[in-house]
Amino acid sequence: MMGLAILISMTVTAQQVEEDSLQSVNLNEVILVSSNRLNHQKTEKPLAGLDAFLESSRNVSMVKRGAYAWEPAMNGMASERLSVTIDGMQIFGACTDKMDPITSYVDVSNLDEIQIASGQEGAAYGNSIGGAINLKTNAANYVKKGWSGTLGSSYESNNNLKVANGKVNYGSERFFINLQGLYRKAYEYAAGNNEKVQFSQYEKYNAFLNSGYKLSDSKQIGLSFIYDEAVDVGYPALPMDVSLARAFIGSVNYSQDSLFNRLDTWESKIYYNNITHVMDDTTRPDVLIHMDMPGESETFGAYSQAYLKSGANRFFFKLDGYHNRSYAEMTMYPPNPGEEPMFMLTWPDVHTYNVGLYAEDKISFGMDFLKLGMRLGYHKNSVASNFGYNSLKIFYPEMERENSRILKSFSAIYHKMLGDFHIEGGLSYGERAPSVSEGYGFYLFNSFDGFDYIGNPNLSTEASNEVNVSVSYKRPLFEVALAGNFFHISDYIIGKTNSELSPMTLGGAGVKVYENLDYARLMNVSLNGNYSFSSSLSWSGNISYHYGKDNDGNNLPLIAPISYRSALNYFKNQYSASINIQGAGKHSEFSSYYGETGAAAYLLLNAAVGKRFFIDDDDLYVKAGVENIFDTYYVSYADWNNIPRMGRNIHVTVSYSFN
Ligand SMILES: [Cu+2]
Repeated sequence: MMGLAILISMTVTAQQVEEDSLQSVNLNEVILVSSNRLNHQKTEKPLAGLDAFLESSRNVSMVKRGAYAWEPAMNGMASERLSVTIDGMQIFGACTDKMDPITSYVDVSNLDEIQIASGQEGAAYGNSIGGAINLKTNAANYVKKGWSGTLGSSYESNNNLKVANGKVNYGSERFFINLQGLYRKAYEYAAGNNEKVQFSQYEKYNAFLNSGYKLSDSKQIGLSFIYDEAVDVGYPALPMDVSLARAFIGSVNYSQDSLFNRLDTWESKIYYNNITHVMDDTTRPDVLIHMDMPGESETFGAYSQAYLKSGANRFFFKLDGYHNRSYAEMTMYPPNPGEEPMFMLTWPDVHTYNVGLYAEDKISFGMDFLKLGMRLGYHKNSVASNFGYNSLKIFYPEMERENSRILKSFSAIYHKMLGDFHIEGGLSYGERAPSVSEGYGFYLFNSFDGFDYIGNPNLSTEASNEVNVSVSYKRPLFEVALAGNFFHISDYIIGKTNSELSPMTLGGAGVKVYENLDYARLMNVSLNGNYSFSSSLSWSGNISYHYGKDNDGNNLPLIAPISYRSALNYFKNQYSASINIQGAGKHSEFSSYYGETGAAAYLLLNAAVGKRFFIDDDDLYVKAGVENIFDTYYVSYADWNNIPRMGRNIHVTVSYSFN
């Protein structure tokens, strides 16, 4: 449904998208972000980090290793099984320990919306099993004339977080430019009962530029650039921190209204991004052996896409390709200065080439439709470093330097309306290649289960068979939707203990090597509802259930327990107020083999109020609220090594926009 999500976002206003959030596939979602000031009213914390916005989504949950750079998960699957893109651009983190998900290299101020597509609905964005998250940056704006801008600031009491954000836009009929700068600084946060969580500070700088020029009424070129830098980022759940995480993300795009008089909305883009990640253990006490662990990831890519309308058919075609280089090293310095430092390549300069063709056809029958999607791709890995290749050959003497595979994806969705009921069912198949860590990682320490992980270049392609069903009932004041999906994933990739190998990490529990399981099965069911009591007062609620087991009936790690949330929202005469609860049942279906120990049930209460003032032509917005009002001490299933979550937190945001 990503194609549909794109269509929706291009053809209807943001307001409508939100009202339509229960429309068609209920496992897909568009989250509006606060950069449009009209959305401030609907957002509890307009300058919250992107992670908080993602966490507010019905479908995404966030795995946390601290207060910064949370890792998105969806349908019980995280990083390797998701495709996370920025404006359709492929980007890969540079950390062997997942400290830098792609979502950590943009800021919410850069974005208009977050497009979430479940399972193979996300295939337009790349090969994935669990789904796709596309971060859509501020759109072109040729309409707004002259200069305008926004200054925003926010403060949070718990971790003394300060945020400052400034934007300037210039627009004319032919040309526009958006420029932004952002700064965030947070100190260590306190969990419930005022317990300080050590090493949970962070600091972030972000600059964003987006501009476009109309070559003619139907043709335009654009340029976009993001610079993002985080320094002194603490990871309380991990044995080390990060001194620098930096991204340069740039692209040039060209679009025209039609092509060959047949295709419409033809858009092409070339892009480049470079990520540097430097881990740092010098701030930690009791480090047995000091390590330097820098990593780098660099990606070139391009895509071109267009639509074609023919009778009841609406086709979408996309050709895409990228080349990524992932490199990470580790130097261990023994405490005895007489001993030589030990050097390893933890990612042996792995080059990945991927080209794919995505095609979809949406066939309408009155109010009903059938959507067929397909992706065919070629994927190749090669190990460029001789040193890294020879190191891996110790374990895999027959290993080839290059490894290529064909990746396929098919999906079919049927949507039917029966009176006020929308019924939808889909079947799909998708494949993914192993990640760089899964294929070529060399002694990657996982602080969750305490094992060193070694990649396996002989892994088979992982393949998912997916069924999804949703039923929604929609009346003008009332909506309720039940949605579920089931994944049978064959050749599921996960680490398994190899007792013949001994760990490199001092005190490590052992070594796990990535293997293909026969299969794993995951299931997700959610029930969503909302009701409008009046034009100013509305209620929404959501409850979800998740299941994940391997072929021996063992629990998979990081599968959520029953989770729920409910909110009352009030909005009248530029005043807004909301009160909401969120909670989860006991995490009892955990995986001790992967280091989980379970988590108790919890329930949180949050509230916020806001007011918008008009000052001549300008606009002043003030929002304030309290999170975790009862200062509850809690740990969720997604908290790495059971690091407790934030206690009571008071937040205030002020934003001033001039025209
Ligand atoms: Cu790292």
